[in-house]
Amino acid sequence: MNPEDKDPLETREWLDAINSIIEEEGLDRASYLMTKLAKRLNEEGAIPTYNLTTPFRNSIPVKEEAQMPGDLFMERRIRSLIRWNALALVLRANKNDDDLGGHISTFSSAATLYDVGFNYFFRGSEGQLEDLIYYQGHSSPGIYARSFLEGYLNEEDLDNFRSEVKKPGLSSYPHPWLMPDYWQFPTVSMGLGPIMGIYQAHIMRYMSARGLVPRNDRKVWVFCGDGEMDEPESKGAIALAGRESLENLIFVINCNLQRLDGPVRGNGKIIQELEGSFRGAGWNVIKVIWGRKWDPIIAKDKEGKLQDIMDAVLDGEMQNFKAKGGAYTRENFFAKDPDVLKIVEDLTDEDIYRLNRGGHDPYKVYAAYHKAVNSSGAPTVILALTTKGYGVGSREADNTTHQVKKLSLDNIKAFRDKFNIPVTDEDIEKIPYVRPPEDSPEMQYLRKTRANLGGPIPRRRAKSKILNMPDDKAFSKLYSGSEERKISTTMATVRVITDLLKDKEIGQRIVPIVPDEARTFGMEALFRQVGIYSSAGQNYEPEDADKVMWYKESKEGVMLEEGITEAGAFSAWTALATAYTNYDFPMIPFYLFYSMFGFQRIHDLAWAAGDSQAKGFLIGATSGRTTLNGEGLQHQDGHSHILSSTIPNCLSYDPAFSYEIAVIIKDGIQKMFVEQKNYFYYITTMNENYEHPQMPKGAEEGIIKGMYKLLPGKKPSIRLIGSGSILNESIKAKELLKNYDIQSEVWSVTSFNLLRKNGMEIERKNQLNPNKKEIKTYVEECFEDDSIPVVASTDYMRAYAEQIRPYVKADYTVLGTDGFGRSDSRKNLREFFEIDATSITRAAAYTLHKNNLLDKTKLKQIYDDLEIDPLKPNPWEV
Ligand SMILES: Cc1ncc(C[n+]2csc(CCOP(=O)(O)OP(=O)(O)O)c2C)c(N)n1
Ligand SMILES: [Mg+2]
Repeated sequence: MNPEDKDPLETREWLDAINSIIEEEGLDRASYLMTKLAKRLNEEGAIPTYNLTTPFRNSIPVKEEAQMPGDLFMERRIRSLIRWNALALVLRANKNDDDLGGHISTFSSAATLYDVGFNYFFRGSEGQLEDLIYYQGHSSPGIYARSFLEGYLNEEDLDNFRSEVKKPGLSSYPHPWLMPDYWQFPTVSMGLGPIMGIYQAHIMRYMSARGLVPRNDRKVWVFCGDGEMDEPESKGAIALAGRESLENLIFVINCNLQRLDGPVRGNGKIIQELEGSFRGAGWNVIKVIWGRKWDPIIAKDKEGKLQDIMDAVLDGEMQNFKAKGGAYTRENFFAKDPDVLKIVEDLTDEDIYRLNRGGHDPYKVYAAYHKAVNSSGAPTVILALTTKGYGVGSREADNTTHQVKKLSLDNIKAFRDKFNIPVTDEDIEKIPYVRPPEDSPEMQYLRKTRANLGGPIPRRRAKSKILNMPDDKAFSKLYSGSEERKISTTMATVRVITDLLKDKEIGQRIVPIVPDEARTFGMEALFRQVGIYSSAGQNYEPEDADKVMWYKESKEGVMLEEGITEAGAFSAWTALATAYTNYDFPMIPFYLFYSMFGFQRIHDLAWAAGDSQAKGFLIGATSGRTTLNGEGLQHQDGHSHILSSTIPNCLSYDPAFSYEIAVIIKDGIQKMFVEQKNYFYYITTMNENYEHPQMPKGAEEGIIKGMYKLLPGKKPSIRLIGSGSILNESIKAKELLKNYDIQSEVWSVTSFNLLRKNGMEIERKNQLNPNKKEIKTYVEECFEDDSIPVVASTDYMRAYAEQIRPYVKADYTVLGTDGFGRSDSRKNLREFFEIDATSITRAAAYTLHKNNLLDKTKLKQIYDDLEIDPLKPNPWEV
């Protein structure tokens, strides 16, 4: 609402009054009075908005700006070389027909935002823990260009930009998987950097509150685009940052007003919109809109008429001002008010075009960063106005500038001239990289600035400290089975976690994480035992204070109860799962979640965790399409293993018995934290209670590799294999088959995914070495007598068990839970999906008959006994 000023005189009086308060009593008092007035207005039902958005101008008044101490001209020369080399890198990668891609315009808009950080703020890792920086993914050329200038990369490296296959090239975007010594975080999938950054800052405080790794004044910097802020993940966790007072977090949003296709908010103002959102979420907001060339002009705006134009101007118009130049800006911006036009009458069109935006002014950016790193009690967001394609001549602020990878010679020359790059007309077509000699003042300055800040960045710690294994008892306890007690695999897992939490060697590194689901998984005892982390502690008496398992929140709490945010809880897990590199302090996080709300919900974050070389455990609890029986089709997971199998370094298991879980977790800790393998584990667990047998002798190896023989048969004519709780149906089917003198053996398959991986690997090895003796896949090794037909059944869609078909040489029948789930009893569901003992027996009888191992009469008798209905509709029918 912007009502007309009906009585300017009265307005003047009010303004004079507040001015005199500011002058005589200070800003705090003035602000107090305004808040009181606003409260009064609110009593009448008005909603004053002044405290969410401020006028469209810099948040830091000129007189409050901290002064940049360095050599502006030297820094400009260095930054210009970085700009040039970043441009050259992309242009050279796209010179021939390879069309490797890359981006020019994004970094050109962000160069100053990064440079001021590199020169004055980003801490390196010498003698301290480095700052954690989430770079805007497609600004990678600029970051490489700096590392080139610093001497870490050479010309050949730069020419290998995006050539990642044969040579150790420079990866397209920040990918720790491909450049493990360099990039800290993968960020280019828009929105993941912001949410991961917020939870990184949260975990940094958590680690510090627990006394594990002091945070001191270490910072998390998150650079992102204004278009990127439309991703739900980008803004989805900003309230947590505000609520938790993450003063160690700084967002820098590069507001170039454009995204890929066009303006971010052509009809609005993205900076104002973001200011409202972030301030509402409890952040410090620092707007860096106008560069210092605007200062004298703004100072002349005594009546606020220029400010009115600034407040009203749309982002779509702002883009035009940079694309169409000074004369256009004079006519379409300043001329909106004749008095304002007068303010700029002494300026040429060129001068007007050169009125710089805040994000391109090192002084303004320095003042903003300085304020951000020195403020406490809240996270800070810097909203910096920039121009997309800054300096690339006619492609500046043009709607297609995002995808520019090739430039005309004229554009390249314009860029060279604007930034005074020492390349002659003769050489320019070659687009040479430029690095001053080692003893040049530029190089010395560059080295000195980084030395002052603790060494070069980006850098990633590729090596991790090696942990000692925990006391074996946490695992071996479960080897003897449940001794007739009926328990679930989820309970067994929680038991292992609880024991590990108490372990002398690694106890402090174990972190249970839940997204508001602890009671579902029977973990509420942990609330009191280890406490729930809360940065505020517990300032109220919990409702259940008199109970044994009361809801204990504490500053030193161990458990992370992240609330209903799978994306957030997963981001917290990722931060802990990479603590070995980012904190030089390995942590072992266990994230327990409804398996349906795991990969299906946050797969892209899981992919990023793979890229980040995360190490830890994901527990997909309440899994199995028929085992989680009463919840219906949005809860019942019959495919998370298919999804997890798409992530190369994720090892997934669907165990049936508690000892299998113990063996898998023990092996996981050994592989990840002792042998330093870059794996993470996905284990599905179930809520069905049943008895757990004793571990068969020598089963460990098979459990880890993916299958082992559970129940032998005397001269078996069929093999029944299965996983998870459905293994019990195979065990029952074994008994049913006995009624017809059919002997069978039962195998527990802990991981079809791993069996397939092994199969692919061995098959390929044989193919590559035709002259060597063929080696067998693990499945072939297990099924030595390959004439025995096999029937597989799981609580997952058939594709899960189908994966090993190429390696099963005998007849192979697969049962599974294809189709939408539904709510009913487990018994009815298993009948419906045809994975119960009856269906397994039917499949076994049929395959034996097909293989001439069972005559027609016997088959008919079995079908009759089992009351097989040939007209039963198929469960995945649509
Ligand atoms: C999840 C996701 N969706 C789409 C893209 C493709 N993409 C890459 S950059 C980009 C535009 C980014 O605009 P903005 O965030 O404003 O950054 P700018 O380049 O303007 O600084 C898009 C759509 C992506 N990388 N990730
Ligand atoms: Mg943008």
